[in-house]
Amino acid sequence: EGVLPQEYTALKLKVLEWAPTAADALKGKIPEDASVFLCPATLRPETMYGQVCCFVGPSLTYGVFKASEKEYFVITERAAKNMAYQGVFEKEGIPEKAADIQGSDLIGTLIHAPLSFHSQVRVLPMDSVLATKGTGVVTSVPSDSPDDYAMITELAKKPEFYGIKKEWAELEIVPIIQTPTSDLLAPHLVKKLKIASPKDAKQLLEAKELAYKEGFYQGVMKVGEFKGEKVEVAKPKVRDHLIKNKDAFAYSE
Ligand code: A2H
Repeated sequence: EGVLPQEYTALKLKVLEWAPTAADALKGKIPEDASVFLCPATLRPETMYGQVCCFVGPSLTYGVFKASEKEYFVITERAAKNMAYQGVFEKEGIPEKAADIQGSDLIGTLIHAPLSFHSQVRVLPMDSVLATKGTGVVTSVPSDSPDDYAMITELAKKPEFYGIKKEWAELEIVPIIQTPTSDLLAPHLVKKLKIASPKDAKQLLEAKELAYKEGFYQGVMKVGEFKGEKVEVAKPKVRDHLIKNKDAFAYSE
């Protein structure tokens, strides 16, 4: 843990259709007129145009927390406690938990991804999601995150092994940020560093650092409302836009 707090943007990805396993687990526990959101924490809100899926840790336990009368958030218990102190929820204090749900039961759930070229994406598994960081939910942007690219490639290669449909992992990866080396920086680095799978942790860490620096300091937006602007400049603008639209909220830890 660093000394400075991380300023995350927590997105609200609305559930459109539960996976059958999730529907079973949640039966009768959430009011029918309420909306449920998966809430991934990101440090790169300007990349949200490139979301292709949302990762959960299959072995992690999530809570479905009552954020307001009509909205429930799927996040870790740890994140719910942090958010309570930050005034994220309508009522004061730790919110009511409508249900617990296993990450594996969420796989296949169809959700809405705000700003993305792919407005509807699936919840998919990623073993390396940490319970101790963010909300335990990670939105996947393979164009700009080497971890995300390595994982989505692995899922598309072995859909049966992961218990998913191949097409869920095959959405087009659209370039969203131009840097001096590439407009698909993460795939470029994964190839260059010969990363073969999400298990190549050492090279992935290197790729992640390179991508983060080059993307942030030398990137220019290729798409969206702030097309042509430097990433450094566009980043807070995209974040404010998402928050203003109630598609996201501030979360720090
Ligand atoms: B980032 P930091 Cl395009 N477990 O969002 C593992 N990873 C997690 C996580 C968890 N519980 N919670 C958040 N993250 C990921 C976008 C992105 C991210 C891009 C490029 C790099 C990048 C799309 N995924 O992160 O340890 C989330 O992925 C590289 C740093 O708090 C979040 O931002 O610095 C980032 O890690 C937070 O990592």
